[in-house]
Amino acid sequence: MAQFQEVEKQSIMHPKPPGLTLHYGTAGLRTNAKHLDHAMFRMGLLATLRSKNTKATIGVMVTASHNPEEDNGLKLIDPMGEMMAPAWEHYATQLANADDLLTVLKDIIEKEAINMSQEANVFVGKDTRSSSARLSQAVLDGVSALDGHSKDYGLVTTPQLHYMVRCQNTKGKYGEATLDGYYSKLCQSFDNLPVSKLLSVDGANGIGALKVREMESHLKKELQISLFNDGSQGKLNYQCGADFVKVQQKPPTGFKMNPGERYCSFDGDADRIVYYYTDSEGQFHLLDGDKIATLMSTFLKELLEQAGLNLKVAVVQTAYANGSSTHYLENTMKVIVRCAKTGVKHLHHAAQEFDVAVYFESNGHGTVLFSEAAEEKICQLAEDPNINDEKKRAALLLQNTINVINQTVGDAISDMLFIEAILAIKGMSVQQWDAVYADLPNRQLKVKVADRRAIDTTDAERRAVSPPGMQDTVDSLVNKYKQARSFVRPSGTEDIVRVYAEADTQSADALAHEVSLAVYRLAGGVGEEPKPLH
Ligand code: NG1
Ligand code: ZN
Repeated sequence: MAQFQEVEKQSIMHPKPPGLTLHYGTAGLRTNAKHLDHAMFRMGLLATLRSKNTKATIGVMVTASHNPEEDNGLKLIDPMGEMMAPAWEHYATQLANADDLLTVLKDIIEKEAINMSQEANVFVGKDTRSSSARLSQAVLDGVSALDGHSKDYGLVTTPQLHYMVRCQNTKGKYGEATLDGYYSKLCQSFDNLPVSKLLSVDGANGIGALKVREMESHLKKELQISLFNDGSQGKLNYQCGADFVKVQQKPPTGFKMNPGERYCSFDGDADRIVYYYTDSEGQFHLLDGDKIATLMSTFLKELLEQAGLNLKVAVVQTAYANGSSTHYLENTMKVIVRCAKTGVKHLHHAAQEFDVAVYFESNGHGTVLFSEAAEEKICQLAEDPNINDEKKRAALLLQNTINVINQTVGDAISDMLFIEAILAIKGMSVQQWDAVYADLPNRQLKVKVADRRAIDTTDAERRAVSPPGMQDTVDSLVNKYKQARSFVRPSGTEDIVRVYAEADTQSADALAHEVSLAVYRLAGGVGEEPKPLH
């Protein structure tokens, strides 16, 4: 077939470096940008096959998110704007590593019974990394090699591309598949919500900064955004951004904070957000994904009650959610709480089971999902002329919330607008939001082992089933501390085992260390034995 000849011809321009193995993992493909050209071309091929297979537009985002500037990667987006189906992740890995490209390609076509004469459409976007232009061109080459149509959106945030894909495949029902459409949808509904004043935004020197600037003209109300780390000087994600702030528990380097004011940080592709402030004593306070999920779910539950709508609100977290947040949500707010495996696709999937579900990873990636039935009930109520003022207000606020939220994926810009609206509507300061519950002291550590697969887990990664004795040891260590919890799991993105521990005091550090030692001894630790933190 002519298509395969074209693939063969073009693939010579995108050779695979010998001996390189890539894995399409928790967050797509990701490695040093130098080694990615062949993989990008091949993912262009795969996206085209996926488009033929689903008879819908597929998205390809070139980014390595919160990782260093030198890295790059790619995320594939399915028709409704969700992450690509797990069955196809396996094809992505196979195709990226194939020595005989055509054989693997034909194998996928046969297995999925793909009609090669079906039209294909692929949307492509990229972040601000210096390698992104070259790599997104390789994706476009892959699409055209298989006769697919492509639309290059150029510089967009990851959530913006997810939004475009959903708009396209719902024929405009979700919105218009342009940047103007995105800003109009979010900002119009936001304009109907009261807004609090000044917010400082750390753009991580990335695409989020460019897009916040672009959005400003669409924001009519008086939300004043002061943008820093806007990419004019600093390096992407370096000493700044959501991941830095969350992991280091401190503000971006070189940035002076005014006590009591609100700040937030995006990551490099603007799909994560965390808030923070310093108090009058100069103490730094972080409001992470758990605090954000609590704020959003409380707000939605209250509005649903006021509207008299009998819809269930759930919060989906991972094992890393602070125990205080889970306790508060279950016992004080009385919302349903679910624990999903690490990785946003697992949270998204779990959230789809509820009427209204807020999902967040502690690191600040998350959004809200409304079921179709829930959206319908809310819209019907908002248009019902026979309801009282309180119900009307609640229904309208809920309707605006649905529009301000990017339901396809966690979106820093959309989350930021929603959080700002909630704080304003509730007349709540960042300190009051923070005071809703106090985080339990916690510690995360990494342990190097010969093979991280030595650890296998169950119960949403909260319990280890192998190696033998591992879970019993963790249990007996946890028993020595008050209000303690600990678990171990192999990372999906790094070659390490992660240890998490929390307790009533910073003795969580000692617990984390003891559990690390147990991992080192029982799961084949390599290098030096973990040392105590203090
Ligand atoms: P791994 O390496 O599997 O723990 C990390 C983050 C996830 C997620 C992915 C993708 C933690 C503990 N884990 O996964 O939350 O964001 O990277 O970026 O933060
Ligand atoms: Zn990201």
